[in-house]
Amino acid sequence: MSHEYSVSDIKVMEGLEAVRVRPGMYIGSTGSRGLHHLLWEIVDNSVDEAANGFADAVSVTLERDGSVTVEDNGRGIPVGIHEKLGVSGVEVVFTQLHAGGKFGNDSYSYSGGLHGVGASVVNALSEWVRVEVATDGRLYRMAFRSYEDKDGMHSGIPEAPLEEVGRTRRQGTKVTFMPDARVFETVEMNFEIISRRLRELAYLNRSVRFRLTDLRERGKQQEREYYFEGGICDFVKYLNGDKLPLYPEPIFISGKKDNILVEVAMQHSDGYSENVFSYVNNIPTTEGGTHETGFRASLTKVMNDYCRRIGLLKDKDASLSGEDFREGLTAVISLRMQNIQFEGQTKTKLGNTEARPAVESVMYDKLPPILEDLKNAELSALIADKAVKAAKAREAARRAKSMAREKSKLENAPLVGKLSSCTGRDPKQNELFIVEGDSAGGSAKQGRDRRFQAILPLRGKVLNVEKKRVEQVLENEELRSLITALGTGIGEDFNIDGLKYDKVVILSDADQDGGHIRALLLTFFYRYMKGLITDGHVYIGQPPLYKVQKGNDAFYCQDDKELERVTKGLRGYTLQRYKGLGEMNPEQLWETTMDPRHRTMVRVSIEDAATVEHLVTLLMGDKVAPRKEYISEFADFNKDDTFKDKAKLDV
Ligand code: TTJ
Repeated sequence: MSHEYSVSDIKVMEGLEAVRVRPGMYIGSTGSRGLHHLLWEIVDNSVDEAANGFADAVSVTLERDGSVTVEDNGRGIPVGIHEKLGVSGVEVVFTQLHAGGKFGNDSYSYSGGLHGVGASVVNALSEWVRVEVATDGRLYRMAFRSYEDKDGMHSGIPEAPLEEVGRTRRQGTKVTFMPDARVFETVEMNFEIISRRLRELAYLNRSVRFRLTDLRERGKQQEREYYFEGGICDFVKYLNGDKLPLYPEPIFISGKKDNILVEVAMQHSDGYSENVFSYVNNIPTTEGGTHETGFRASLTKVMNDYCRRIGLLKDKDASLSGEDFREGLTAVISLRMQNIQFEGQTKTKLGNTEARPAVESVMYDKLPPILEDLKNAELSALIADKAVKAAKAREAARRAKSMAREKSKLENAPLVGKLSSCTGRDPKQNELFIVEGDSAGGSAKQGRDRRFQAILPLRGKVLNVEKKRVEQVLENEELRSLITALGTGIGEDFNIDGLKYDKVVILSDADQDGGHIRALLLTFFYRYMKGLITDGHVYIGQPPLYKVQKGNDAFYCQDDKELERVTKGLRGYTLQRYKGLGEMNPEQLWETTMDPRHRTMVRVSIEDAATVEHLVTLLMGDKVAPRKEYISEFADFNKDDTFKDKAKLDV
């Protein structure tokens, strides 16, 4: 069988038993996130095949029996016999750890799969796996099973060697796996999470068709398809969808340097925030890294050179800062390279030093001609003008900030006066509760444990910072007291080391108003203190909706589901529905919502930065029509899961 990629390239590693013993070591957790890692492992293979130009369609099907099928129209997993192992390439890929064509400098040149652990891990953690490979006009099949018998657990055992089962004109690979309920806390895949990731992959891999089909519930079957010929330019348009772009089409740059493929799409809008999303081999690098550094440095240099060339900056003028050119900028940076190294707290920061000069070289090479192209004269001038305005506003903001600092020094007492501090001085222990309304604020102050719990009552409306410059943010009394209380500074000055609290808890009512306050605060944190969220310090308090009283026993229920469970078969009880925090007395508020031993809180995390960006702009931006439509149709602030990770914390 003539394969340009022979099975002998597949490395052989240790067995599978270790995976089932410590699954967390391979997929992080056995919760929902770990479950979805199984799917990403399999999908990555098909995406690698597409990214290398051998496939243009990838489909994911959530089957009725709970299994998941991934199919592509690529070359097909190698079916030849491995010369050392004496088994087919398919069997090696599914039974040998770290096997698979994801290394070597030729056959699999760019692969996100390196970030993963390989299909064998999926096999080890599945009840069964079925594989079909169509290649060279022949159809091959193989199945694996994980089972327990008197000798113990057997993981991912082949039922028979790969067998040829017929002829076919198709080409590609199809894998169906059944996640093992004995391993995972949940085996229920989340349609929206998968849909968002496939959409992201479709943007990053232009002209590859991604299809998601959910067959699990009769009558509720749904299908999504993502296909973007514009690739990351379409991604930038999606991110800017509800903003007012400065110029109609994003700027697109692509090039190759030192075997690193660099693609950049960027577009300014009338907003003030900077949104850069970067990827390496389709993997989101949410903590940035050397490629983003190269992008920022080269953009600043090229734009300053341009401003000087057109006379907007005189020789005597200081160069503009990077943040001036990035005000209102949305950009997507996508690299494809080998031997990627990840760093950072969550291993989502690119460490390869060679990536920075590669991005800089492509930017220096390709951006100046775009700016100089006469058909772009207006676009270029708009970007330059916006930067000069931003520099002037920044200077004004600097003055405003220093004035605000002066002012807050003078008036610190009233500012802090709003804050009921705690006696403890340990930022690792202390908690700040931001409480909506005076009555709830009063109950929280009385009910709290003042050794480590501080209260900041919000009296006025929190400013919608989405369309405001920083000096306007600093003028808002509520936000200024919050900034002072937290101690980190904001925006460019933000420094997480200054944080005075380990947990910042938003306590607002479960109603629409409370949801709006929550959205305003989250928007402020997302725009000016993103590190507070990404470092996991922001929580949403979950006061109970009901109190069930029977004799001296009181049960507090979070929601209708819990109420139904608590009252099932219960006789002779009274039921109280809390309309708001203000209805609770201090003891109840402490007991149900603040006492670390009993409370439930939701930690806010940014699951999908692109979706959050899109949502924040949509919900908080100034294009009223789409925002109203979204709020009326989709947004239920009690379930705004884009901002939060549903993990119930037993803190
Ligand atoms: C390797 O180089 C020669 C033949 O094609 C390459 C290959 O393995 N391609 C490939 C693997 N395409 N798709 C896969 C694949 C797809 C799924 C759904 C799951 C797995 C483990 C691999």
